[in-house]
Amino acid sequence: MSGPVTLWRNARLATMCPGAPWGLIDAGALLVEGELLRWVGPESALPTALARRAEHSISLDGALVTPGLIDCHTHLVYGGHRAREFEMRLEGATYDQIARAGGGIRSTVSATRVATDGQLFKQASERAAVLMGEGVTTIEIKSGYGLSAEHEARCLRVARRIGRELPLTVRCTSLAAHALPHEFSDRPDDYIAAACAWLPELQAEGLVDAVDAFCDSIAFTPAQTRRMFEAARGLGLPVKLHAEQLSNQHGAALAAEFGALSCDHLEHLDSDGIRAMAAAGSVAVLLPGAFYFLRETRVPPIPGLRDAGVPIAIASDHNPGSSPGLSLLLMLNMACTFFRLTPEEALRGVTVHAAQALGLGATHGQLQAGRRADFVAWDLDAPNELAYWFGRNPCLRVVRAGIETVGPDA
Ligand code: DI6
Ligand code: FE
Repeated sequence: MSGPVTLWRNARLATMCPGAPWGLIDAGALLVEGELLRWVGPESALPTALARRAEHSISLDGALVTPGLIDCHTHLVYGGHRAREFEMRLEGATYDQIARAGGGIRSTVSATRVATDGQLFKQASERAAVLMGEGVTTIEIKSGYGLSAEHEARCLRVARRIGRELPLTVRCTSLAAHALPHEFSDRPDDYIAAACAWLPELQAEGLVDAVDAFCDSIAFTPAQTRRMFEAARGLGLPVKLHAEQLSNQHGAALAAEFGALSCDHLEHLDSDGIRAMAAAGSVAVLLPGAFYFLRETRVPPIPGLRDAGVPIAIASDHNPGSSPGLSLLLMLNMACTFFRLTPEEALRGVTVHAAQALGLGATHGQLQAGRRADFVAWDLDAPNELAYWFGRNPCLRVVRAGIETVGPDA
């Protein structure tokens, strides 16, 4: 390890490491070296030799400290908005009807294609900044509003640029199989063949960390999804899936066959899907913002997921159609109120399990020596308050990769 050594002391650490509830350590300290955590524990147990190496010592005044939050499912890069469709839905139209009539995802594709790279970057980085202000240090960004070789690449480049220019870790997911673009109307198989053919080039340019698809009655069939996944597997890319959101297509079992990192949404998941996910070690990513905004009533099968030991993550699903929110903390609250997660499960869902859903389970999501120094100090006494308040931002300071990005020294 190398780089500046800083001791962050006088903190109440919710490390989220296994053992005590929340991995709680009172009167804790974090020794940061470069971008990594060198030592984590009760301050009284910090070895003197290590303490002496600290060039700076910063008191957190007893604040609660958690791992940096991880938003493991977002569609942050797009043009325009869909406030008019929101009105139409309030007047009685369904998400499904709007999508089938050519609105929905396809209207955002049109707005994205006419936006310049600069406009896409500016808007997406402003959205990322809102998430970061609430303690988010890692996000996933999906493509899926370009839907052509040129425009998918453009959106993924914007996502990569966010990771380069903002103090934020960004994982990029190709979601070309999000909707059928108008130039392929009535030819979904041809579109999937084309989307599979773009993948090697996107990967060669370093734009893809994972491949996702939307498998549903208004999107792609399991057979088409399988073709996308085979292309991903051929390139050694991990897969994830928008599965069982609006109907049960048995997409989760299909994704599990490919060892999916995660299956997301899951309102219509059945027990076979749960078993398959458990066997594959796939994370269940729940998206309460979309559930809320589409006024869904069917809740994902949480007791079944728990019983089977499927790790549960929570994400914003930020997108202009089904979840235009930018508060991961609000998602914690909604995961508890709508889905009956415990506040501790909800926090694990945006730390430990969200890291796992992005393939970052060994390095991110817990406060532990050797892992990334990504953490947040909150103006809170207890970790269950994170899921309790809503419409309030108690974030005091954020350290990402060892560097303060929010707070007095940022
Ligand atoms: N499911 C969703 O909820 C989003 N994408 C998806 O596959 C919605 C995207 C949109 O409506 O623009
Ligand atoms: Fe999504």
